[in-house]
Amino acid sequence: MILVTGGAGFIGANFVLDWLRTNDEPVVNLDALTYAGNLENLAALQGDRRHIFVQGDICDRALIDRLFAEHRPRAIVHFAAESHVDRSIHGPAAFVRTNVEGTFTLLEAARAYWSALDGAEQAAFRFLHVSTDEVYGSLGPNDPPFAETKAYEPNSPYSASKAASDHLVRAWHHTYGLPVLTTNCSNNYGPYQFPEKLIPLMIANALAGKALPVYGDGRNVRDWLYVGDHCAAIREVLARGRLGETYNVGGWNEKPNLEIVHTVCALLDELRPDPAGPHARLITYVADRPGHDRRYAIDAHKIERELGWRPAETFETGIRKTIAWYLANQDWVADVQSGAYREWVARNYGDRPA
Ligand code: NAD
Ligand code: TDX
Repeated sequence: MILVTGGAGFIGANFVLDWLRTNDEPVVNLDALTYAGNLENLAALQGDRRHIFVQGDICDRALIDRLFAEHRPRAIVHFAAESHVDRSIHGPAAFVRTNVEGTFTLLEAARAYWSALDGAEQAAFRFLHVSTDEVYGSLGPNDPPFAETKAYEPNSPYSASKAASDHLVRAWHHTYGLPVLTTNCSNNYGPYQFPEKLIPLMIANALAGKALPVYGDGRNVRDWLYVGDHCAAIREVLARGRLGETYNVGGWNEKPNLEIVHTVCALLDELRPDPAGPHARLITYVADRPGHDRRYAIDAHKIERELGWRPAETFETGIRKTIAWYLANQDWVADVQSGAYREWVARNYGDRPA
């Protein structure tokens, strides 16, 4: 049994689906179902007894203690977080609460549980913390990509809260010996991503004939990784990562935002042409994000060398799959945008999701 937090969100749901597709070990999935959590992402698992969903908050220590006692997981994979940089600028409190206090609460509950395990179970236990490349700060055009040794220089309330959580995880290993692992991954894209993030927002707006808002000059650079490749990396780190280590995960796919938007438009022109004209006509430059980091890039040599992980998708194959998924799942996008997924949950799970 593994305990996953945030498994109804974008990456967490992809991870749970992949996990149960690739092995039979059951999952307890703890998720608060904030605006970003959506049980519709896990519809394929309805009736699957290997998936136990628990609606709850990672800041709730009594609940986490109960889950550890009841399910006796051999590992925890911690995705739950507030994840959107723009929201962190307008409302940082939730980011400090969930990302810092929530991670602290999980670490303390895990420490109490782990320290009471017998020798063999204690040695096998893992706490895997899922984090981001944004903790390293912003790169200039000629700087080398982020290695694991890069100093932390977080610039947004989101990245500062994730950096704080990374430091707590590190300290719980160094001080208490908790068997932790941390992954720092670049920008993910793929199925089930909430349409507030760049790629799904551009797909949804283009299909609706709405403006495609590009922040600033559109030349900010991100490294992009298909979500399935991130899930595979997490499985490898969980299985074979060295305790106390951090692993950077990236796709060697640095691209300026404007190039991403043009690629999305060109694929939509091919797959779903708009009689009104090319989708790129909708591109609209808008005010820049305050404190907008210019460039992120990941040096993924360590995970490649130590664990043999490599992305299976190129950006070209991954983005094509992603757009095909959004085209085939426009009801999902409509439900998310209208909030109707909450009714879907009530209809399919009743009052208490289980
Ligand atoms: P998401 O916003 O799509 O999902 C977050 C999930 O956490 C949601 O299901 C939400 O309901 C749940 N949650 C939020 N607060 C909670 C709380 N207090 N208690 C329990 N559950 C709570 O996020 P995502 O994009 O899937 O990201 C998952 C993790 O991966 C995060 O830790 C994020 O920092 C990290 N990450 C994301 C990316 C990316 O590109 N999306 C890249 C690198 C790392
Ligand atoms: O409408 C938009 N227009 C635009 O130009 C949006 C939503 C974004 N952008 C830009 C801002 C960024 O440079 O596109 C880039 C990507 O933006 P987001 O999708 O908001 O992602 P980012 O801020 O890079 O953070 C993401 O990757 C790292 C995730 O949200 C984080 O959770 C993860 O840690």
